[in-house]
Amino acid sequence: MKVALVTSSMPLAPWQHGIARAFSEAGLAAEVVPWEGRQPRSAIGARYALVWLPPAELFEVEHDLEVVFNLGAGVDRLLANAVVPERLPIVRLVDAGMAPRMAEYVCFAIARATRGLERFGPGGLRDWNASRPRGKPPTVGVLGAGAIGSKIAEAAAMFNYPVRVWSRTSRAFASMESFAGLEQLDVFLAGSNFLVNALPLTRDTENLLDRARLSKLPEGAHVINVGRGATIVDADLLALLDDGHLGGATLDVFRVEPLPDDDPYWSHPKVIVTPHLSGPTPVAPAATQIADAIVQLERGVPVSSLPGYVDRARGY
Ligand code: OXD
Repeated sequence: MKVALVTSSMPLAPWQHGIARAFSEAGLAAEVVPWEGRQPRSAIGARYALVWLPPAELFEVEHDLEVVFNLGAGVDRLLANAVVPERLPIVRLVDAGMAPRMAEYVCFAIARATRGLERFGPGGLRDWNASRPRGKPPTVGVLGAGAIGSKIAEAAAMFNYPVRVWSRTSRAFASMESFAGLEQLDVFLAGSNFLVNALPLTRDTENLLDRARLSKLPEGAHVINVGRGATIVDADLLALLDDGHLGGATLDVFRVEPLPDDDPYWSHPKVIVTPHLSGPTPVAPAATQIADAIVQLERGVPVSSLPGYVDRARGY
């Protein structure tokens, strides 16, 4: 069996080795063929494609493909460019080690702001008696209750922050307030001192956080975005940071990546920009998840019953 591998901006070698190892551990006899940069671009006869931002040509040439595995959690760019033909099912990674990393990033961003950590470092305070902020812990509101959102919520709760979660459809969480649907979004926002976006980008979540919604956040609230840039209307976020309603933003994802050099976020005094690094895909667990899924498929399990099966109508 042939498997095509496309990693684009992610380094190829670790994926090639990681996938080969996971396949051999799962007892899969498969040849993993790096697909990019081959000459000539003829079909290798792959049945499965493991891809990160693949070229459309892959799907024009490889007619034997049965399933496409996305080497990440978000499939918005795969779906937006309509590169993957309708007939081909897509399976995305579910957590695969990304969620704890993203939860760590989010909790650090919260601690940095609530514990006043930004006061220290080169050129910063050298004061042993510096104030130790000990106010009432802020409420952390997490948008998204999937594998990533729930891990972030659990991590924040572990540090004793009051946590609330909002999701498209209702989900109950022990010891956390849960909100669902657009009708409960404003009340969810009104109680979130830290708003963490962990939503996938879909037709429903694009531009969800506009001026009207962001204005519902309490005075001084901080926005953390680890989901997708296009969920936030940038001009509206910037306006609310500038007029003092919002206290800060920690942004890891953007509408255009890399973030253009002249983007106002780079130099905004209330904004921390990081280069989409909150949840790099760890190769070994991701490769194992894909290998296990292919074993299931080879046994005749329907692709739609795999945990990361993408419902195209829903958008994730
Ligand atoms: C992903 C990402 O979707 O890296 O996995 O954003």
